[in-house]
Amino acid sequence: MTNSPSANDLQVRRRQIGEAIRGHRFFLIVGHTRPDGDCLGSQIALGLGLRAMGKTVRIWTAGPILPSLRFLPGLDQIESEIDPAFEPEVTIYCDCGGLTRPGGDFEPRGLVLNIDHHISNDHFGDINWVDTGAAAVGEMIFDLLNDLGVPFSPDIANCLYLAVMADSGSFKYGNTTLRTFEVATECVRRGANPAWVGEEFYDSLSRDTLLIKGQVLSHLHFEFGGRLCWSEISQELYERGGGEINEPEGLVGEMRSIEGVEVSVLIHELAEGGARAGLRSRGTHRVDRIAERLGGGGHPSAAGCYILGDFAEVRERILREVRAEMMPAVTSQRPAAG
Ligand SMILES: [Mn+2]
Repeated sequence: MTNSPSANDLQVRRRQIGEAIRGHRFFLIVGHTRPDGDCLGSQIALGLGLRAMGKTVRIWTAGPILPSLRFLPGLDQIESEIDPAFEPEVTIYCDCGGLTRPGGDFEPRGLVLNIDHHISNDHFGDINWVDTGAAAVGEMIFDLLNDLGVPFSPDIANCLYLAVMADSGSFKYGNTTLRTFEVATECVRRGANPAWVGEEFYDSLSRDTLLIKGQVLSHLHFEFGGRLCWSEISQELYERGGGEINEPEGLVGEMRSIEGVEVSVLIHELAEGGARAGLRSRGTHRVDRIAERLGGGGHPSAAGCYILGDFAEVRERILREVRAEMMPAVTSQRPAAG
């Protein structure tokens, strides 16, 4: 079984998604819990685009909306309660690797369209357009809105610019392609403001966020001669730092940026017991495989998992899987860097 459909197959899926949108009127657009810039930017851009086509659209998220995303245009269009009176003909999933990723008790209604780029996507929809070569779902929404002939407002352009900027790590992660830059260029041409989006997203940290970050960075654990870096955020630290809403974005990525580190892991204690973890890799190890063994998923170099239970036990389980993945490389001959 392969998760990499051919380019031709992707074209077919993209066309089927476009036809399904043209053929219906009532839409519900959802994304995953704790939506990131790609997820929320894609949801809003798609919602605004379909409304410009005269469709009736509701956009829903379980939240929370992180402080770094509160500047997003169109955020007032997002609902956190599902209106039971609304009967969508189509539910569109954005950036969700599985059916339950929207969280809560969410259940789709009507035709299910699955638009995603996670390699771990399990193709849960009636139509599945899963392009693992896309740096962001925002790239796919960009293509889709163009297919549908939707004129881009500056709000749509800013949302899609944020989506590709955020998921490509500002165009520096390994997923960044010519296509990523082309989408960004086109968004700027159509009214996106890179300086504004960049400043709002990256440079609006609260003091509490920096307090949490400082604590994590001063308690880093290194293993395998510095090739693994891990740390944790306890509930106690979150309480001191004003709550989980102040989670430092991108911190696990910064841990990976330390010289010599190949895999970084940041483990968050859950209020409900257990942990969620973010995993990053420089490409030498497939962290999506580690995450999948822990019931999660993601991309080869960026993945995550969520496990209920006793925090200390769950933390050890996560670290055990990470160590098992990294163990063989300790003894094998590594080619000289070139
Ligand atoms: Mn994404």
